[in-house]
Amino acid sequence: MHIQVTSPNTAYYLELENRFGAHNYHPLPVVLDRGEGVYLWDVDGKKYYDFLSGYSAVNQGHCHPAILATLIEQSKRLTLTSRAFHNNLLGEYEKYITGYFGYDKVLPMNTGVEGGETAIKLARRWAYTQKGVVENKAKIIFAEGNFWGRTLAAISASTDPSSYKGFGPFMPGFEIVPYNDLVALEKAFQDPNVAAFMVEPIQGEAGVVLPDEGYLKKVSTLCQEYNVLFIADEIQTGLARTGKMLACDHENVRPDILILGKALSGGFLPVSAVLADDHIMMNIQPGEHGSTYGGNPLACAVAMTALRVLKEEQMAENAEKMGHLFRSELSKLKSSFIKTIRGKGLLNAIVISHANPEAAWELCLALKDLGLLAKPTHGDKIRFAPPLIITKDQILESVAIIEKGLSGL
Ligand code: PXG
Repeated sequence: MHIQVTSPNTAYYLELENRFGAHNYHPLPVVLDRGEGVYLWDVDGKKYYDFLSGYSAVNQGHCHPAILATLIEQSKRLTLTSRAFHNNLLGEYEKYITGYFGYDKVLPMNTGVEGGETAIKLARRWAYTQKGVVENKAKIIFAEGNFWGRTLAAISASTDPSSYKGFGPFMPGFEIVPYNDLVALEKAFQDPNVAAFMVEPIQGEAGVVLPDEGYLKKVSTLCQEYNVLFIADEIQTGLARTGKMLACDHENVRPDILILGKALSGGFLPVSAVLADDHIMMNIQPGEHGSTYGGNPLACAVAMTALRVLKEEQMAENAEKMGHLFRSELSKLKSSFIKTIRGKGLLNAIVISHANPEAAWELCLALKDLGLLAKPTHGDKIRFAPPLIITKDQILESVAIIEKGLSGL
């Protein structure tokens, strides 16, 4: 059993949250007050490697200096106009991001889940105006184990009871197929009312679940064959996390609708985006969709810099290299408690096999004490996803910490 020593300073902040905040999370008992690059510091000044990166929102590293400079400069000038008026950065950003990813148009939103909602609205509208589906009959297919947020639509698509149980009634017109199952997908596509298949190229929250090689390619082909839109939720997998700019790039597929979020701001503020070509995007008219903060000038400026530094600092290439090193060093540990090591680039997970069902949580507590922060998901899985600027020496030091943590189990 892991004995937790909590400083009075830490205990003060834990108690504040416990007393005044809703209990909708179960965080590790660490209170952070500073971040820089791959490191975080707690309120007692203890330093940690961050192996979560805000669930891949801080791919560029904490408080990236170029993004920070943009944030400061722009926030002194203009932060929000609403979309009732134009601003001088929205068009520049739209030009930049559509050129960056090769789509006709972008629709800017804020959180990831709003990106998912937007993609589904676009797909339904496309089905009615372009595909000829009868109004209110459009169907969206999702994969079992998906996670795309906490709104009522998102939990209506969820197969995880802790997401949806006790929150019904749910959104109609959704259907689930098993992940990584092309036969089931093609069967679902027999229904002419199917508008879209929305899928994560690698399932993040499910525990970094990778499909078989060729899955995305075949998904894309089936979507074309059946006139169904391929929506890729790259909110967690995109923006260099898996060793390519997009996880879809590993199989050279181009989704009809691409959803981005998280690292689109490098962790500074909620910025999401939905990209699509005109035949999909231009079915939405003024007044039919939007958001007060979507496309605000501060977000536009920050997102352009966040995207620019990903390329300038070759973060995809580094993620690819460091990911290989990390997995190969982990596999050398030969710990009997590691059942599986999997991942792509710097989106990795291990599955813990231990008589104690709390072993993954205990390991994360031990790693915290040793100076590395990671969080278990679904009981026995631990995600390891550091910022993409991590160096070889830092990877080696981190693996040594993990080895030490495992030996204490
Ligand atoms: N799609 C994917 C693949 C995600 O991982 C979302 C959409 C939703 O993004 P927003 O910005 O609306 O949270 C995610 C989010 C949490 C939590 O606390 C969320 C994520 C990962 C871990 C925890 O709700 N991913």
